Amino acid sequence: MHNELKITVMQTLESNKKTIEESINPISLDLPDFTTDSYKDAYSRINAIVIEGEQEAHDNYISIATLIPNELEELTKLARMEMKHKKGFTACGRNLGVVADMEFAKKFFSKLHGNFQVALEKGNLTTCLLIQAILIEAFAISAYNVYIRVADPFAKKITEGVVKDEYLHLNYGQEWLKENLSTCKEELMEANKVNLPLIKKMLDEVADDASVLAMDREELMEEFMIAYQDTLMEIGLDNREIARMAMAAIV
Ligand code: PL3
Ligand code: FE2
Ligand code: FE2
Repeated sequence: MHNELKITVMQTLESNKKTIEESINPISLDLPDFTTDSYKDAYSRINAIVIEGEQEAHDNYISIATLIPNELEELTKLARMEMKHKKGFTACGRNLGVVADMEFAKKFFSKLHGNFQVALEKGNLTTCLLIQAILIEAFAISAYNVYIRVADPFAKKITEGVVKDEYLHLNYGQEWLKENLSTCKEELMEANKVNLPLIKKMLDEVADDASVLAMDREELMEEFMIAYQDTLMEIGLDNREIARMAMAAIV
């Protein structure tokens, strides 16, 4: 083929590919306006929730290490990642000119935070791992996966890096619970019954602000359920047990 013709063919192929990509993924064409007051107002709360969530995740892994001292090194690694996430999301807010509403975020986590602290004091490791490494991480994974589709380019890049780490954190909890399932199943079920409804409430509470960021509530729930159920399956629970656990979200 002549070089000129070759270039024309390649250009045509390339532009066809673009058109196809755009028609497959219309979402990417329809990003929200990141500069409006309503976007920034919603972002001031969501950004704070994420920053507070990352800080609490850090603190929780450090606390969990006091219950499994031989895992100190691994848990310190996870905790360090959480501080990096916090820094990343702080930069996302700054980049949009938003001041995070940290008071709101503290309140948002207060119930779950309280339950974690009580479990920690009692030495209930299974409950601590369920709250942090399963429920909070699955919540973060669902939120970040949905956010990546509608984020500004700066935040998208940061969130893509973060979500990879969150799967590692979910995996950490999963592997510990899998290895200890015979002795921790009852506590796992009980802790789930108490704390999954809190996650559901938190999701409901954030839904309106999330929708201003073009994040859909149903999509958030779907992503959460995928991460949550997948993990319970990997831990070694059967279908009936998983269904029973998931049901705690709707009663
Ligand atoms: C664990 O590593 C971090 C826990 C953070 C929990 C975050 C939950 C987020 C819910 C709000 C959804 C908005 C996502 C947008 C990101 C700027
Ligand atoms: Fe994190
Ligand atoms: Fe995490």
